[in-house]
Amino acid sequence: MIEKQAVGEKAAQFVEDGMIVGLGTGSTAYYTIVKLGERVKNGLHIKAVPTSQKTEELARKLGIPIVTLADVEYIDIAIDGADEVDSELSLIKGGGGALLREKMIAYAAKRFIVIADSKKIVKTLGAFPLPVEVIRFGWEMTAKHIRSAGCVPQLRLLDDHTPFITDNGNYILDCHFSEIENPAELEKQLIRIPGVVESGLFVGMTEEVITVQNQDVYIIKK
Ligand code: ABF
Repeated sequence: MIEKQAVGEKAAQFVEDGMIVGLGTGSTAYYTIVKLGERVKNGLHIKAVPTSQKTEELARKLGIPIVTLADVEYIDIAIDGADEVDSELSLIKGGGGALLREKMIAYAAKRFIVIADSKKIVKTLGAFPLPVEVIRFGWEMTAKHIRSAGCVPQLRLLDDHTPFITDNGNYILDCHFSEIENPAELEKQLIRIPGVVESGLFVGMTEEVITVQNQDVYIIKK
């Protein structure tokens, strides 16, 4: 079984005709988008709000109608991957650099389904470096303030010296915390730092995670 495919395709089953769907980013969400593309070809009517330019390109290629957040009052269902999921269903997201739009779309959704292969399920968040989106101006000072939250922040680079730029024109700092005992507290601490746009901590944003255990797809519900 390809776990990412199994959970991605399972999530696509929850999309109903006429829905406005938030489309996630990453290699797991890829399978949801491909499955939805097939269903659109077979007559499913949906409008999709992509969480990244990469997802928008894939969705358009598959014939999925695209709208923006400006075009909709709400989103019926958002489906997206995660880098880590803890026992409270708090998430680390942003490994793909799309965390800001992902968080905006998840927040606007009536239902936010997370799709995660079994390796993403952890007891405590933090082994995966926490992505934090920061504006470019004064990012070194912002990194200094973030460091005092107890991590080692690293500017995400495309190669030896070219910084990764998000779809929103910002930088990403990958923050090595190792253990995040209180994600809610840390999320509040980080967002208060001037220069921080958003963190990849998604706390209390989802009620359901589709994952795999012993080769079976199952849904963890809060
Ligand atoms: C995206 O899904 C990102 O927030 C997260 O980094 C990614 C998970 O990656 P993958 O599905 O490729 O394992 O939403």
